[in-house]
Amino acid sequence: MKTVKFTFLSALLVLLLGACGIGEEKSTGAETSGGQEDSHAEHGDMESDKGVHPLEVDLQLPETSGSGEEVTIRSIVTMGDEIIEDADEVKYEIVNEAGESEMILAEFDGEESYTIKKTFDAPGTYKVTPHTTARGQHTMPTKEITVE
Ligand SMILES: [Cu+2]
Repeated sequence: MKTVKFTFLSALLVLLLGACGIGEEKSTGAETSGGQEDSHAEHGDMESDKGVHPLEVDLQLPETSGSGEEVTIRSIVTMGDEIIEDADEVKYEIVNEAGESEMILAEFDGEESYTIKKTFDAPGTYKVTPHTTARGQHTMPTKEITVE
């Protein structure tokens, strides 16, 4: 029982303290190698039993763009049926093919999404990740955009 409690707590800590940004992909790989996946599954079950909804981020951006064109990138943040208007932080990380990243803080647009405008000057494929923190949870989907 103590072991279960411990893994649950570390899963929670990873969730809460799991840092944003550079080096994250590496550390995630290390965490999942040690049988953490099981405790994550349990963690999910416990949450749904309590009727607590996970933080979800619907990231919307075009798949392609021309270089020099302004692109609108939006994220709709929800928990269950509720649209979260007061997220603590929605910070977009944009990573180019060389692995160089740029952070852009987004504001709520007053309607439903956290939006930024971005002009990609150089062709290539970029990874876009909105690091989203709200209601004590952190969600960070990634999508790609190809600039021609
Ligand atoms: Cu993050």
